[in-house]
Amino acid sequence: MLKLLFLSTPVGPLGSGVGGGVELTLFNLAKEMNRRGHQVKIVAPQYSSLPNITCQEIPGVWQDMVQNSTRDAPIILLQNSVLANMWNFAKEVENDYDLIVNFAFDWLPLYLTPFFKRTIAHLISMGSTTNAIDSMIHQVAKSFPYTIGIHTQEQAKTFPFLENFYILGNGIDISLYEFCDNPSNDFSWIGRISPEKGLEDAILAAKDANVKLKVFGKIQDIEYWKNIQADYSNADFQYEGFFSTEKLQEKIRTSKAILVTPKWVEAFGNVIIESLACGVPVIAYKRGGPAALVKHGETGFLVTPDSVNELVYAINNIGEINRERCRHQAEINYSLQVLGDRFEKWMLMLNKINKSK
Ligand code: HBI
Repeated sequence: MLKLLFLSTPVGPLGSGVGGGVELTLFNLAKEMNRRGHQVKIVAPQYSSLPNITCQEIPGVWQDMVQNSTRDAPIILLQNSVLANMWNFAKEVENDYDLIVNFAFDWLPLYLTPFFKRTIAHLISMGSTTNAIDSMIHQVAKSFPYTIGIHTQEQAKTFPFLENFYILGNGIDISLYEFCDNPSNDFSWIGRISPEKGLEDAILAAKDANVKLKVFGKIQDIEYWKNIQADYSNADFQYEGFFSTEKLQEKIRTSKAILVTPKWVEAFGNVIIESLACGVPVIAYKRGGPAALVKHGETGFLVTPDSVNELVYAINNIGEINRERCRHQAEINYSLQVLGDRFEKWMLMLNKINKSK
């Protein structure tokens, strides 16, 4: 039995959607490791709330989203930073735990690693973003082999220098997603509404294919959202809102397919396995994590990145895809059981290294 201290992303409270896929991953891992008899304590920004799990809430100013910064951006630590406050707390309590797991994609936790007695496992949730964070990831990977965890090989490729990393994949609680075999004619797009997610391509493709697009997710970048509404006012898309898992799957399961149009290298693509679990085929750019998740012609289509025309072609041919195969792929490859096995193996391996220190 391991006692694990999970440190959340500092960009906003867990449950708010600001942290995107990391929120779901952190919650699922805590749930699964507790189910397996380990003890997980979550440290997160104030006002975090997760179903049936208490968080140690830490006050302080949220960290800016790193994907908005340029490659050579300096490290910014704000006055009363929640990130710094969370890691001060971790320093105080580290002896009560076997391992610390960092879910933040930030420079500070990586920099602090050698100053902690306990081994810190870093779950890196994005592809390469800034030089300063890249070099700190590299530093930790060299000094502490296998403490850098990532989701896919595709994501690893964005860190050319990376060595000795541990591949986790990802997983969801399949039992929360209900299979649907009689879809409507609508398509869906799910994600943080922010430039790197490429919503405009999905709107254009749906318009050209003359199908309705439903948009789900947190409006993260208001300016970007206003521009989309202005630029595509004559397109048939409907903003549905941001929902937690239970409600989200209820609303997306009847989709004919989802469109996944990232402009950046998506580390994984939680929305893809959530859709597959509902039997919803996936049309995605062949870029990043999605390229490793969608089985072309079987559970959806992978198209040339940024090609709206190919999205349209895929929309027109999506009827070929067998929805039961989509559900089956999620059950086999992306269940909490599969993720839990890989994560537990990672923790046990690091704990052995811990012991030998
Ligand atoms: N930005 N600074 C910072 N720290 C994070 O942990 C972070 C982020 N941006 C996005 C993000 N995490 C998550 O949405 C990832 O899943 C992408």
